[in-house]
Amino acid sequence: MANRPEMPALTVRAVKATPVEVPLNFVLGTSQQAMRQVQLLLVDVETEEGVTGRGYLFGYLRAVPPAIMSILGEIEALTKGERADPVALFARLNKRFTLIGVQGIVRMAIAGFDTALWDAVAIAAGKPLATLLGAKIEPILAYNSCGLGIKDDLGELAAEAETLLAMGGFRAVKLRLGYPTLQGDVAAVRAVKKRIGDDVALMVDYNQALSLDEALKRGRALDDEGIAWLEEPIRHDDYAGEAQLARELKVPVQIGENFSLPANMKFAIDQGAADYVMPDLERIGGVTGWQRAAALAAVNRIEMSSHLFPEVSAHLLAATPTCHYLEYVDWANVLVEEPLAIVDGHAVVPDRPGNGLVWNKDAVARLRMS
Ligand code: SMN
Ligand code: MG
Repeated sequence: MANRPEMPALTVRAVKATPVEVPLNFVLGTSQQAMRQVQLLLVDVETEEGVTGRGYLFGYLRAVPPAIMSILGEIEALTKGERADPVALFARLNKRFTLIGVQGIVRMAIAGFDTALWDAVAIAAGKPLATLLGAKIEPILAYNSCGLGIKDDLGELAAEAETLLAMGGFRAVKLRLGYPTLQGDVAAVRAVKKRIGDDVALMVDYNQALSLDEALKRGRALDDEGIAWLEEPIRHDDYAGEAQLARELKVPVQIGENFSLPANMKFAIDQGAADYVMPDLERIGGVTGWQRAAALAAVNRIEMSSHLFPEVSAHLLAATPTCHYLEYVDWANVLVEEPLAIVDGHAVVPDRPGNGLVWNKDAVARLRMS
């Protein structure tokens, strides 16, 4: 998109952000923390031409959305009156924030702004984001990542797996692991597998719970359990350790939700730290960061999935040459006019201009964080 002749000319007028707290339909008990509600930050970029672009961010903690909002205030001051060119503004903001460092909430703020800007441009062009990025609109294979947290009652766990599969004809679900013992992990896997059968893909996610030694032990025990991937078994940035796991285990190692900008994904790939990758929209750098990550995955021939943000990720995966799985969560469904549809286990990329996010004003008012 060098000269981007098809990019409509828009001018940034304002950046608005609204923090909301959404109760989860399925508690998400990871090895680190059980989540019963999530704090999201809705980002609207308004333009002089009357087009508004939208995106949202996940705050992880209640204190985070207000912190990101203050950085978005800086971004608004820096971009107000500028041509809404996402790639050019991404470069400008990265340069402007060099001294503090484009990490953490600064990077999330840039990603939220970038995502909303791409939405505005796609809306003005009258094209779905996927189409603007040069992709053909096709259903995207998805797994249901709601729930399936760490639970003592394995009968309840297996029943939840069935409920999740029925939600949209899913053929894949993700189980959280990191029980106190290896036997606990194996028992949870077997309980779920027995209920869902061998034709359904079962991903497992440790959320960085293990030491390298323990990951080797548990990974070997899981090697023959028919698992689709082993996600973040150890500290996310121990790329040497992950490379050893990827070499020694049969089960594919999946990492990526913690890649901070495409440069870190490159370090991981260069060290052989992953069989699969799954960048996160707000950590990889929005739509602009994602496209660079997708190019990296393509030249390295690594299958790439998404982390959270299924509405925008569906468009991005359509434009990802090594597209693997979309991670589906229902968190934003209550906040939008038209939730992302899942049919036969595939996300339906909405065939309307932009990324498809339109806030349900009543729901946003009700869930607004005080
Ligand atoms: C995850 C991490 C943080 C919040 C929600 C979910 C998890 C995943 O690691 O990959 O879904
Ligand atoms: Mg994960």
